[in-house]
Amino acid sequence: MTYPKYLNLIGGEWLPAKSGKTTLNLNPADHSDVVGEFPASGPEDVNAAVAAAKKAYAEWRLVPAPKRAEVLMRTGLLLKERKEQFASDMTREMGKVLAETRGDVQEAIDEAFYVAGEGRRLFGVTTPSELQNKFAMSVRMPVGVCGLITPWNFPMAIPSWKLFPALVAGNACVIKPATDTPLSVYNLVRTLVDAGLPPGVVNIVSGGGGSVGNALVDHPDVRAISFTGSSEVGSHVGQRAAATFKPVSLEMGGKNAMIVMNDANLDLALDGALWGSFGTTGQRCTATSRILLQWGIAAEFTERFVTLAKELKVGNGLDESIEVGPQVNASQIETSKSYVEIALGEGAKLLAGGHPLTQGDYAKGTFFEPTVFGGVTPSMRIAREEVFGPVVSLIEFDSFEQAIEIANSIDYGLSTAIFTKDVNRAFAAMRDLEAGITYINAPTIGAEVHLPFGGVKHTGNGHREGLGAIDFFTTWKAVYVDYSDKLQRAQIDNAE
Ligand code: UN1
Repeated sequence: MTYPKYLNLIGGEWLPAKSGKTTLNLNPADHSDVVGEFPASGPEDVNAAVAAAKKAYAEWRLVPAPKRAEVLMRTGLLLKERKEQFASDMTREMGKVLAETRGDVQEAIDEAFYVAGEGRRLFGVTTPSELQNKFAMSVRMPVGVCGLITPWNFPMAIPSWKLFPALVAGNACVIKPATDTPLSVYNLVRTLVDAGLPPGVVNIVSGGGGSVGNALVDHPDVRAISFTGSSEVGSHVGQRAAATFKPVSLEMGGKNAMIVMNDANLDLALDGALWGSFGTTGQRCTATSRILLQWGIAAEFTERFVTLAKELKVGNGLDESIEVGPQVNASQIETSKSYVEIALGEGAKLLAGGHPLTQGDYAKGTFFEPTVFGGVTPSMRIAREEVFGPVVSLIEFDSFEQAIEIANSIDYGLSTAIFTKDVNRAFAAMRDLEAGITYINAPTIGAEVHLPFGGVKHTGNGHREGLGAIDFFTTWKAVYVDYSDKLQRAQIDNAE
């Protein structure tokens, strides 16, 4: 069988893993389709990449920010030209349907144009000094070499959320793609290189979390880590990075509630619920995974939602008529299966799906039926834990206050939504839902790149991507310029 062989990018050179080890990237809709062979790198490759990044950083940080931004502008334009190819590469490597992989590439294009504008801002602050003939300002400095650890569910968008702000701010990067989706990171970084990014400013090291991820987190010359993935791995990354005092941005799980009030436009809520729950096969940290139904509409909503879920066309995302693609790999199928067992054991009622799809063409890949549980109570594990698959829970409630309480009763706090026509309730929900994102009359997915993205509680550690990413990828420096030509002692010479 012939398939393309991809290499690491280190200091502008395409290199195999020093160990020579490789892994195969398979299409989750059809395992006979090998997307490519990628390096299975180790700590020695990370060391080489960090050294290259450190060297490149010395010059990149001195390139004027508006010039750095021009590289991003050109990257956005090139991504536009390459969108169709990159979308189909992405569908082949992680399964989501073409409409969505086009959206993923578009999100990287949006991010490129948004962040390119930052090159002429990167605003600091000036403020009066307490002393005469003294000037004071706060300026943003790059952090240095940044380690980026990225997930498979948005394999181009999320790397772009990290790479582009890091680069415009003057940092150099080493990126570790998710082992399921290295090709989309290669496509993105190749485009940066074609747009004129100097060698060594971005380096790719493909490989597993235990080998490449840990080595990046531990490396003394890596000055910051930006991670998106599960809360379990994020907790490990955060604790490990503390040993070398690295700032860490963690974007992690969600168990996102969508509240449907009695007065909601039910057709709209049903459309939103279907898209929020089963878009990306439920494999989004923003996925609608709890639907909270008020007593008056619960029965009708449930019946119609279950019918619609059963009608969804599951299959190979390269076929434009397909609505739900495969899960990314066999281990995600196992997780979905295990949560079906857990939910049944807890007394939830299986209303749709619940099984892997294994017959006919489905046998070639890793497919799972769109799955709906009814009769779910807020204390059940299926109502509290992230599945990261096409599995959604319906929970009934009486009052608005109760809905807010249920929505907030979990450890996660990423995205939330409410469908209502009552403006007072909508505003109360915006205030009271404990989450980084709240949608009114739209499902829990669909964030735009120029707003803050991230969450509270176990979803994150306080940082934000989008609006907020520049804060993470820069460090403040206070600069005092004394032009009095004499020693002026703050807090002493000017005190009463
Ligand atoms: C994720 O789920 O990991 O808001 C990111 C959304 C997308 C990004 C999702 N724009 O659903």
